[in-house]
Amino acid sequence: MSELEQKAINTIRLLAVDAVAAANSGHPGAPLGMAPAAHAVWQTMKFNPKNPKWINRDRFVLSNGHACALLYSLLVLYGYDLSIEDLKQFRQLGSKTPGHPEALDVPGVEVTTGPLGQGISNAVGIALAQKQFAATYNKPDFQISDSNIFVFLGDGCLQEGVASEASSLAGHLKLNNIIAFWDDNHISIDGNTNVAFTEDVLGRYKAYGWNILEVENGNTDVDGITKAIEAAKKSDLPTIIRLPTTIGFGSLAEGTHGVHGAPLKADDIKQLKTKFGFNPEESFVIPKEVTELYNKHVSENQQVENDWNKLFAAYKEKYPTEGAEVERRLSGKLPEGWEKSLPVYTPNDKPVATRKLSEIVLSNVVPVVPEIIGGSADLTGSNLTRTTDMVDFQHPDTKLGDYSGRYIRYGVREHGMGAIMNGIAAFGANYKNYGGTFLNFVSYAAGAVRLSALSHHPVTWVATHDSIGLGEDGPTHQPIETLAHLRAIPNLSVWRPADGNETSAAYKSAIESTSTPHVIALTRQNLPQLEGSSIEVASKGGYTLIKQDKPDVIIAASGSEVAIAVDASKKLSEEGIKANVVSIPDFLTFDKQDQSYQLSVLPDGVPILSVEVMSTFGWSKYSHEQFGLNRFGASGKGPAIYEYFGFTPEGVADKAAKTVQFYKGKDVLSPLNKAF
Ligand SMILES: Cc1ncc(C[n+]2csc(CCOP(=O)(O)OP(=O)(O)O)c2C)c(N)n1
Ligand SMILES: *[C@@H]1O[C@H](CO)[C@@H](O)[C@H](O)[C@H]1NC(C)=O
Ligand SMILES: CC(=O)N[C@H]1CO[C@H](CO)[C@@H](O)[C@@H]1O
Ligand SMILES: CC(=O)N[C@H]1CO[C@H](CO)[C@@H](O)[C@@H]1O
Ligand SMILES: [Mg+2]
Repeated sequence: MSELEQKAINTIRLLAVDAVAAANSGHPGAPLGMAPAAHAVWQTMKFNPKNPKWINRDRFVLSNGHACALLYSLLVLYGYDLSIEDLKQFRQLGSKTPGHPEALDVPGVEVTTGPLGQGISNAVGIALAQKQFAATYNKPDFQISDSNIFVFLGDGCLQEGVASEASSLAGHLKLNNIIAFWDDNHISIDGNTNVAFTEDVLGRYKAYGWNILEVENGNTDVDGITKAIEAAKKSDLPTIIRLPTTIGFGSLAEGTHGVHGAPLKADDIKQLKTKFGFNPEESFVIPKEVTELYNKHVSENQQVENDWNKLFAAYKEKYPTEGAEVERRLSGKLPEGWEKSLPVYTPNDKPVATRKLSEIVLSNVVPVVPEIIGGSADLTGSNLTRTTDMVDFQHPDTKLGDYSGRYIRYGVREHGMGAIMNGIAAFGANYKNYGGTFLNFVSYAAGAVRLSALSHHPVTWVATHDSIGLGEDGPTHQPIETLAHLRAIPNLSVWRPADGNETSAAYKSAIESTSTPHVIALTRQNLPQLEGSSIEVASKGGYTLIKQDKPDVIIAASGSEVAIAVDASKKLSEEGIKANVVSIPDFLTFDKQDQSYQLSVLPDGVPILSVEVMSTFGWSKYSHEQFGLNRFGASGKGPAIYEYFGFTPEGVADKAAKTVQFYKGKDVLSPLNKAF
């Protein structure tokens, strides 16, 4: 390692230390330990700070997101749209340097990390998408996609189950574009990792099918790190590199958990700067020669990107069809007229389960929209997520499929699937990816689902078996609280379509979405086609399906309960009670409509009863009375369970009649009419 490189590494270290000190909050330990690896990795990466979304860039994922002062320092040094002033505002309200790396806020941050284990799992998704993109569009003479995915992860990430799920799949798929560095510093928050984490990590990764490399001393051996990267690039397998480092390297408290997540003391910072050859009285210093060193790499990379632009221009000449398709995808546009492939139904069409209707949507749109890829967590048959002509995404050696395949066998790994789905979306090229499982098991992936929403990844959960209606599998499989939880996640669209037209509307919303993840809750049991549903009205998120003049009551429902509400309304009319029926397939979409539309659906003066066979939590924002299931379900035949809990036309009519009775003569304000 040259003196200049040493200076560059110390600059990274001290910028991170100064940022944490300025904030009086943050994590200096990992940046001090990992700066040499960060320097070595970034000097081999191809990227353009002025065009951070260039599709063939190498990706860098900081899975140990608490070390973000390290990443922000790199972004400043390489000339991304992040300044030393931003670094001085580290962790302050409204800054571009939030407490953990957020992809939406910080140019150059690939994925939002901080919740441990997510980053490495996202990286598997990015790597999968890169392979799929390359296999779809590369030609023997045109390698238009060949990027690598670099990952830093700590002991914490390696202890998280989600990382194991994703790493196991990465090994199976032989995603050799992943180069991960394990910050093996023997420290986490509780102190020495020997209190809880003594397994043979490399042995485990070897068993997953990864290539295992080790660097002798991560604190000093930059050449060793560079050599390891070269070796990793030659591997047929994903690579994990054990990087022994000292947390808080150079600090008086180095090697202890004291430097994990607390600012260094003022005199410690001074001795550190002196030790590293910097002026102890100055902060946020970037030596000129360090700027020049990194600028040089940026201008070399500029040439790399120029060469790629030329390559892609020639590609478009020689392969106009593929070229136009890649260009369309990079511009974020869907194929012209794709939505015409969405099926619609007539009231005379036979009753069908919405999970089956979902399969019909997929078989129609998958051939038309090449950016749709998807899979299932080992419930392909139940979830009906694989359309007949889909090829499996597999390493070609397996003879089970190939890398251009669009169907991903996730195995029984819901959380891993969720994080990988986010990674696929983060790759770019407008991938629209979906994953199937039972609605109840979307909860297993909750950590990844909320990050989809926070980071605006437009991924789609095909969530079948959405209620007690699934029947015999019983309470362990029957969702109760799931929709309430998912609906409470900001910016997550949670659809529960009631028939074929509504299912198409749900998919239209999901596929057109550029920033909102979707969960589509689907039934196992058959549902009739509802007269008056359409893609257009369902696309408002809520609409009046049965409209009466001067109704006595409004029954609002979703999914399988809408048809029951329709039958209840017919029964009520025999008793002289006029009941409107409102279908609300997606709260988020309905909430985005203007208030006059919302109030036309749920107006003042009429009591509203909501009906849904799960937790009533959340429905009070639309209804005065709630009929739901605030207990676990039961094992039995689906129709018998519905009957047992009173979710029948008679049961709903009874609740509606009671609602009318209770509110008679009272002033009724729509729950949508609020002070603010
Ligand atoms: C899912 C999750 N659980 C807990 C935390 C809180 N947390 C942040 S860092 C950390 C310890 C991580 O240890 P390690 O990865 O070894 O980092 P190091 O101390 O070496 O920097 C924990 C428990 C978190 N960020 N995410
Ligand atoms: C579904 O939508 C189409 C087109 O809007 C409409 O013609 C049809 O009647 C709808 N089907 C049902 C069951 O309402
Ligand atoms: C078509 C299909 O494979 N259907 C299966 C769906 O899943 C249930 C169990 O969850 C099976 O009983 C069905 O055969
Ligand atoms: C993209 C998007 O839907 N953003 C919304 C996320 O949620 C907040 C708060 O509900 C809204 O203000 C945003 O518009
Ligand atoms: Mg550690």
